[in-house]
Amino acid sequence: MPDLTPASAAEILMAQPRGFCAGVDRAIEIVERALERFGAPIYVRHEIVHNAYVVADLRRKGAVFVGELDEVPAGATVIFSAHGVSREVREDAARRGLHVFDATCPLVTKVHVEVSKLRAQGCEIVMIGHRGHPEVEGTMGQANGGMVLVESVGDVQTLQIADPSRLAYVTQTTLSVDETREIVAALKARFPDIREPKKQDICYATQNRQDAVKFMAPQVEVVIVVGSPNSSNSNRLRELAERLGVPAYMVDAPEQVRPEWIAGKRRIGLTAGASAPEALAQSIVERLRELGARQVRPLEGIEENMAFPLPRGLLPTSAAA
Ligand code: 0O3
Ligand code: SF4
Repeated sequence: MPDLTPASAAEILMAQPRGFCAGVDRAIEIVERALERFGAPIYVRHEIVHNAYVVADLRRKGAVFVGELDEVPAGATVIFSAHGVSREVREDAARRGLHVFDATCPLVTKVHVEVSKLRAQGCEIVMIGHRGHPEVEGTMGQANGGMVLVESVGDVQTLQIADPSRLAYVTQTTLSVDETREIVAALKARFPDIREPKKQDICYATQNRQDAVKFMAPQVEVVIVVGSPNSSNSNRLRELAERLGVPAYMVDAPEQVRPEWIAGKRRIGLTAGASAPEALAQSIVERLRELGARQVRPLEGIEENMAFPLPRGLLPTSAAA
Protein backbone atom coordinates (compact mmCIF):
# COMPACT_ATOMS: atom_id res chain seq x y z
CA MET A 1 0.00 0.00 0.00
CA PRO A 2 1.67 3.33 -0.99
CA ASP A 3 2.09 5.96 1.71
CA LEU A 4 -0.47 8.64 0.83
CA THR A 5 0.07 10.86 3.85
CA PRO A 6 0.58 14.49 2.81
CA ALA A 7 4.14 15.77 2.47
CA SER A 8 3.77 17.35 5.91
CA ALA A 9 6.81 19.35 6.96
CA ALA A 10 8.56 18.26 3.77
CA GLU A 11 11.42 20.49 2.74
CA ILE A 12 11.87 21.69 -0.85
CA LEU A 13 15.49 21.85 -1.99
CA MET A 14 15.99 24.23 -4.91
CA ALA A 15 18.76 23.35 -7.38
CA GLN A 16 21.30 26.07 -8.23
CA PRO A 17 21.55 26.96 -11.03
CA ARG A 18 18.13 26.27 -12.54
CA GLY A 19 15.86 27.92 -15.09
CA PHE A 20 16.65 30.53 -17.72
CA CYS A 21 20.04 30.53 -19.42
CA ALA A 22 21.55 33.52 -21.21
CA GLY A 23 20.38 32.32 -24.64
CA VAL A 24 16.76 32.01 -23.50
CA ASP A 25 16.84 35.39 -21.74
CA ARG A 26 18.09 36.98 -24.94
CA ALA A 27 15.59 35.20 -27.20
CA ILE A 28 12.59 36.29 -25.12
CA GLU A 29 13.91 39.83 -24.89
CA ILE A 30 14.24 39.93 -28.68
CA VAL A 31 10.53 39.12 -29.09
CA GLU A 32 9.49 41.60 -26.38
CA ARG A 33 11.60 44.41 -27.83
CA ALA A 34 10.42 43.72 -31.37
CA LEU A 35 6.82 43.96 -30.13
CA GLU A 36 7.57 47.24 -28.37
CA ARG A 37 9.39 48.74 -31.32
CA PHE A 38 7.30 47.53 -34.27
CA GLY A 39 3.98 46.63 -32.62
CA ALA A 40 1.95 43.42 -32.98
CA PRO A 41 1.87 41.13 -34.80
CA ILE A 42 5.46 39.92 -34.68
CA TYR A 43 5.87 36.49 -36.26
CA VAL A 44 8.08 33.88 -34.60
CA ARG A 45 9.19 30.81 -36.50
CA HIS A 46 8.83 27.83 -34.12
CA GLU A 47 8.32 28.26 -30.36
CA ILE A 48 10.87 30.90 -29.35
CA VAL A 49 11.93 28.49 -26.58
CA HIS A 50 10.31 25.18 -25.68
CA ASN A 51 8.11 26.38 -22.86
CA ALA A 52 4.32 26.58 -22.97
CA TYR A 53 4.14 29.35 -20.32
CA VAL A 54 6.61 31.57 -22.20
CA VAL A 55 4.86 30.98 -25.52
CA ALA A 56 1.39 31.74 -24.07
CA ASP A 57 2.71 34.93 -22.44
CA LEU A 58 4.27 36.22 -25.69
CA ARG A 59 1.18 35.23 -27.66
CA ARG A 60 -0.91 37.40 -25.32
CA LYS A 61 1.49 40.28 -26.03
CA GLY A 62 1.03 39.93 -29.80
CA ALA A 63 3.53 37.32 -31.02
CA VAL A 64 2.25 34.93 -33.69
CA PHE A 65 4.00 31.56 -33.70
CA VAL A 66 4.26 29.80 -37.06
CA GLY A 67 5.67 26.46 -38.15
CA GLU A 68 7.04 27.65 -41.50
CA LEU A 69 7.70 30.92 -43.29
CA ASP A 70 4.90 30.48 -45.82
CA GLU A 71 2.55 31.41 -42.96
CA VAL A 72 4.20 34.86 -42.66
CA PRO A 73 2.83 37.71 -44.82
CA ALA A 74 5.33 39.33 -47.21
CA GLY A 75 7.23 42.23 -45.66
CA ALA A 76 6.38 41.23 -42.05
CA THR A 77 8.87 40.91 -39.19
CA VAL A 78 9.85 37.36 -38.25
CA ILE A 79 12.06 36.09 -35.45
CA PHE A 80 14.01 32.83 -35.66
CA SER A 81 13.83 30.78 -32.44
CA ALA A 82 16.72 30.24 -30.00
CA HIS A 83 17.31 26.78 -31.49
CA GLY A 84 18.58 28.17 -34.81
CA VAL A 85 17.60 27.62 -38.44
CA SER A 86 19.10 26.01 -41.54
CA ARG A 87 20.63 28.06 -44.34
CA GLU A 88 17.64 27.18 -46.45
CA VAL A 89 15.25 28.85 -43.99
CA ARG A 90 17.47 31.94 -43.87
CA GLU A 91 17.56 32.13 -47.68
CA ASP A 92 13.81 31.57 -47.88
CA ALA A 93 13.22 34.52 -45.50
CA ALA A 94 15.42 36.75 -47.68
CA ARG A 95 13.58 35.64 -50.84
CA ARG A 96 10.24 36.50 -49.22
CA GLY A 97 11.51 39.94 -48.23
CA LEU A 98 10.91 39.33 -44.54
CA HIS A 99 12.43 41.55 -41.88
CA VAL A 100 14.37 39.07 -39.74
CA PHE A 101 15.62 39.16 -36.17
CA ASP A 102 17.67 36.14 -35.30
CA ALA A 103 17.21 34.84 -31.74
CA THR A 104 19.48 31.83 -32.34
CA CYS A 105 21.59 31.42 -29.21
CA PRO A 106 25.18 32.54 -29.93
CA LEU A 107 26.35 29.17 -28.56
CA VAL A 108 24.27 27.40 -31.21
CA THR A 109 25.62 29.78 -33.87
CA LYS A 110 29.13 28.84 -32.73
CA VAL A 111 28.38 25.23 -33.70
CA HIS A 112 26.94 26.43 -37.05
CA VAL A 113 30.18 28.28 -37.78
CA GLU A 114 32.21 25.20 -36.88
CA VAL A 115 30.14 23.07 -39.29
CA SER A 116 30.72 25.55 -42.14
CA LYS A 117 34.48 25.62 -41.50
CA LEU A 118 34.78 21.84 -41.30
CA ARG A 119 32.83 21.39 -44.52
CA ALA A 120 35.01 23.99 -46.25
CA GLN A 121 38.02 21.88 -45.18
CA GLY A 122 36.41 18.83 -46.80
CA CYS A 123 35.55 17.03 -43.57
CA GLU A 124 32.61 14.72 -43.18
CA ILE A 125 30.78 15.52 -39.93
CA VAL A 126 29.02 13.33 -37.40
CA MET A 127 26.37 15.23 -35.46
CA ILE A 128 25.41 13.81 -32.06
CA GLY A 129 21.82 14.80 -31.30
CA HIS A 130 18.15 13.94 -31.32
CA ARG A 131 16.43 13.34 -34.66
CA GLY A 132 13.72 15.85 -35.50
CA HIS A 133 14.84 18.43 -32.93
CA PRO A 134 14.88 21.94 -34.47
CA GLU A 135 18.46 22.58 -33.31
CA VAL A 136 19.61 19.43 -35.13
CA GLU A 137 17.73 20.50 -38.26
CA GLY A 138 19.32 23.95 -38.08
CA THR A 139 22.85 22.72 -37.45
CA MET A 140 22.70 19.95 -40.08
CA GLY A 141 21.19 22.55 -42.40
CA GLN A 142 24.46 24.52 -42.36
CA ALA A 143 25.98 21.92 -44.66
CA ASN A 144 24.94 20.77 -48.08
CA GLY A 145 25.22 17.07 -47.26
CA GLY A 146 28.31 15.48 -45.75
CA MET A 147 26.71 15.22 -42.31
CA VAL A 148 25.31 12.21 -40.54
CA LEU A 149 23.31 12.07 -37.31
CA VAL A 150 24.01 9.66 -34.46
CA GLU A 151 21.71 9.37 -31.48
CA SER A 152 23.29 6.46 -29.59
CA VAL A 153 26.37 4.27 -29.20
CA GLY A 154 24.54 1.70 -31.36
CA ASP A 155 24.35 4.20 -34.24
CA VAL A 156 28.13 4.65 -34.15
CA GLN A 157 28.70 0.98 -34.96
CA THR A 158 26.77 1.19 -38.25
CA LEU A 159 28.29 4.46 -39.54
CA GLN A 160 29.64 4.41 -43.10
CA ILE A 161 32.38 7.00 -43.48
CA ALA A 162 34.13 7.64 -46.81
CA ASP A 163 37.46 8.93 -45.43
CA PRO A 164 37.96 8.43 -41.65
CA SER A 165 41.09 10.62 -41.79
CA ARG A 166 38.85 13.61 -42.60
CA LEU A 167 36.12 13.22 -40.06
CA ALA A 168 34.87 15.49 -37.25
CA TYR A 169 32.00 15.60 -34.82
CA VAL A 170 29.77 18.29 -33.38
CA THR A 171 26.87 17.99 -30.95
CA GLN A 172 23.53 19.48 -29.99
CA THR A 173 24.04 21.94 -27.09
CA THR A 174 21.52 20.41 -24.67
CA LEU A 175 22.50 16.73 -24.54
CA SER A 176 23.15 14.51 -21.54
CA VAL A 177 26.80 15.11 -20.66
CA ASP A 178 27.29 11.48 -19.57
CA GLU A 179 25.57 9.83 -22.55
CA THR A 180 27.47 12.08 -24.95
CA ARG A 181 30.76 11.10 -23.33
CA GLU A 182 29.92 7.45 -24.08
CA ILE A 183 29.00 8.20 -27.70
CA VAL A 184 32.20 10.21 -28.18
CA ALA A 185 34.24 7.33 -26.70
CA ALA A 186 32.60 4.95 -29.19
CA LEU A 187 33.36 7.36 -32.06
CA LYS A 188 37.00 7.66 -31.00
CA ALA A 189 37.32 3.88 -30.67
CA ARG A 190 36.07 3.41 -34.26
CA PHE A 191 37.65 6.54 -35.76
CA PRO A 192 40.81 7.39 -33.79
CA ASP A 193 41.56 10.44 -35.99
CA ILE A 194 38.16 12.07 -35.56
CA ARG A 195 38.45 15.82 -34.87
CA GLU A 196 36.63 17.18 -31.87
CA PRO A 197 35.44 20.66 -30.90
CA LYS A 198 38.08 22.69 -28.98
CA LYS A 199 35.57 23.12 -26.20
CA GLN A 200 32.58 20.77 -26.03
CA ASP A 201 29.44 21.96 -27.84
CA ILE A 202 27.23 21.06 -24.86
CA CYS A 203 26.82 24.53 -23.41
CA TYR A 204 27.70 25.91 -19.98
CA ALA A 205 24.00 26.08 -18.96
CA THR A 206 23.32 22.44 -19.83
CA GLN A 207 26.46 21.35 -17.98
CA ASN A 208 25.69 23.47 -14.89
CA ARG A 209 22.04 22.35 -14.60
CA GLN A 210 23.05 18.68 -14.88
CA ASP A 211 25.82 19.17 -12.30
CA ALA A 212 23.28 20.81 -9.96
CA VAL A 213 20.95 17.77 -10.28
CA LYS A 214 23.89 15.46 -9.50
CA PHE A 215 24.52 17.48 -6.32
CA MET A 216 20.83 17.60 -5.35
CA ALA A 217 19.65 14.06 -6.17
CA PRO A 218 21.39 12.20 -3.31
CA GLN A 219 19.81 14.63 -0.82
CA VAL A 220 16.16 14.15 -1.87
CA GLU A 221 13.54 11.43 -2.28
CA VAL A 222 11.85 12.80 -5.37
CA VAL A 223 12.82 15.35 -8.05
CA ILE A 224 10.43 17.67 -9.86
CA VAL A 225 11.71 19.28 -13.05
CA VAL A 226 9.91 22.36 -14.34
CA GLY A 227 9.89 22.12 -18.11
CA SER A 228 7.64 21.49 -21.10
CA PRO A 229 7.49 18.07 -22.80
CA ASN A 230 9.33 19.25 -25.96
CA SER A 231 12.26 20.77 -24.04
CA SER A 232 15.29 18.60 -24.66
CA ASN A 233 17.42 19.99 -21.83
CA SER A 234 14.55 19.66 -19.31
CA ASN A 235 13.99 16.02 -20.30
CA ARG A 236 17.69 15.35 -19.76
CA LEU A 237 17.43 16.70 -16.18
CA ARG A 238 14.54 14.36 -15.39
CA GLU A 239 16.33 11.35 -16.91
CA LEU A 240 19.50 12.19 -15.00
CA ALA A 241 17.70 12.23 -11.64
CA GLU A 242 16.13 8.86 -12.47
CA ARG A 243 19.50 7.43 -13.49
CA LEU A 244 20.75 8.52 -10.09
CA GLY A 245 17.99 6.41 -8.54
CA VAL A 246 15.51 9.13 -7.59
CA PRO A 247 11.95 9.14 -8.98
CA ALA A 248 11.59 12.24 -11.14
CA TYR A 249 8.70 14.01 -12.84
CA MET A 250 8.48 16.89 -15.28
CA VAL A 251 5.69 19.47 -15.10
CA ASP A 252 4.90 22.78 -16.78
CA ALA A 253 1.89 23.83 -14.72
CA PRO A 254 1.23 23.60 -10.95
CA GLU A 255 -1.91 21.49 -11.26
CA GLN A 256 0.17 18.74 -12.91
CA VAL A 257 1.94 17.96 -9.61
CA ARG A 258 0.24 14.83 -8.27
CA PRO A 259 -0.11 14.43 -4.48
CA GLU A 260 1.01 10.79 -4.60
CA TRP A 261 4.43 11.78 -6.02
CA ILE A 262 5.35 13.52 -2.80
CA ALA A 263 3.22 11.71 -0.24
CA GLY A 264 5.35 10.67 2.74
CA LYS A 265 8.49 12.32 1.30
CA ARG A 266 10.60 14.48 3.57
CA ARG A 267 12.78 16.14 0.96
CA ILE A 268 11.65 17.20 -2.49
CA GLY A 269 14.18 18.43 -5.06
CA LEU A 270 13.09 21.12 -7.52
CA THR A 271 14.90 22.22 -10.64
CA ALA A 272 13.94 23.91 -13.91
CA GLY A 273 15.11 23.54 -17.49
CA ALA A 274 16.85 26.40 -19.31
CA SER A 275 13.56 27.50 -20.90
CA ALA A 276 11.42 27.43 -17.71
CA PRO A 277 10.77 30.82 -16.05
CA GLU A 278 11.36 31.32 -12.34
CA ALA A 279 7.72 32.52 -11.95
CA LEU A 280 6.60 29.06 -13.06
CA ALA A 281 9.05 27.36 -10.66
CA GLN A 282 7.62 29.52 -7.84
CA SER A 283 4.06 28.50 -8.77
CA ILE A 284 5.18 24.87 -8.40
CA VAL A 285 6.63 25.71 -4.97
CA GLU A 286 3.22 27.18 -4.02
CA ARG A 287 1.49 24.00 -5.18
CA LEU A 288 3.91 21.89 -3.10
CA ARG A 289 3.14 24.09 -0.09
CA GLU A 290 -0.60 23.52 -0.64
CA LEU A 291 0.18 19.81 -0.60
CA GLY A 292 1.91 20.17 2.77
CA ALA A 293 5.54 21.11 2.09
CA ARG A 294 6.79 23.67 4.62
CA GLN A 295 10.28 24.96 4.05
CA VAL A 296 12.20 25.98 0.98
CA ARG A 297 15.98 25.74 0.99
CA PRO A 298 18.14 27.02 -1.89
CA LEU A 299 21.10 24.73 -2.46
CA GLU A 300 24.60 25.97 -3.05
CA GLY A 301 25.85 26.03 -6.60
CA ILE A 302 27.45 28.03 -9.35
CA GLU A 303 26.29 31.64 -9.85
CA GLU A 304 26.00 32.21 -13.58
CA ASN A 305 26.77 35.63 -15.00
CA MET A 306 26.66 34.97 -18.73
CA ALA A 307 24.81 37.50 -20.92
CA PHE A 308 24.62 37.82 -24.70
CA PRO A 309 24.17 41.10 -26.58
CA LEU A 310 20.94 41.85 -28.43
CA PRO A 311 20.90 42.25 -32.22
CA ARG A 312 21.81 45.80 -33.31
CA GLY A 313 18.36 46.68 -34.57
CA LEU A 314 16.85 46.11 -31.13
CA LEU A 315 19.29 48.04 -28.98
CA PRO A 316 18.03 51.24 -27.33
CA THR A 317 18.20 53.94 -30.05
CA SER A 318 21.17 55.79 -28.50
CA ALA A 319 23.26 52.57 -28.41
CA ALA A 320 22.26 51.48 -31.93
CA ALA A 321 24.08 54.37 -33.63
O1 0O3 B 1 16.92 22.50 -27.09
P1 0O3 B 1 15.85 22.43 -26.04
O2 0O3 B 1 14.71 21.55 -26.50
O3 0O3 B 1 16.36 22.07 -24.72
O4 0O3 B 1 15.27 23.91 -26.01
P2 0O3 B 1 14.60 24.80 -24.90
O5 0O3 B 1 13.83 23.99 -23.93
O6 0O3 B 1 13.85 25.84 -25.65
O7 0O3 B 1 15.77 25.46 -24.09
C1 0O3 B 1 16.63 26.40 -24.66
C2 0O3 B 1 17.80 25.74 -25.33
C3 0O3 B 1 18.02 26.11 -26.73
C4 0O3 B 1 17.39 27.11 -27.31
C5 0O3 B 1 18.95 25.36 -27.57
O8 0O3 B 1 20.18 25.27 -26.98
FE1 SF4 C 1 22.23 28.80 -25.49
FE2 SF4 C 1 22.83 26.80 -23.88
FE3 SF4 C 1 20.70 28.25 -23.41
FE4 SF4 C 1 20.76 26.63 -25.49
S1 SF4 C 1 20.79 26.02 -23.34
S2 SF4 C 1 19.99 28.69 -25.45
S3 SF4 C 1 22.93 26.80 -26.09
S4 SF4 C 1 22.85 28.98 -23.37
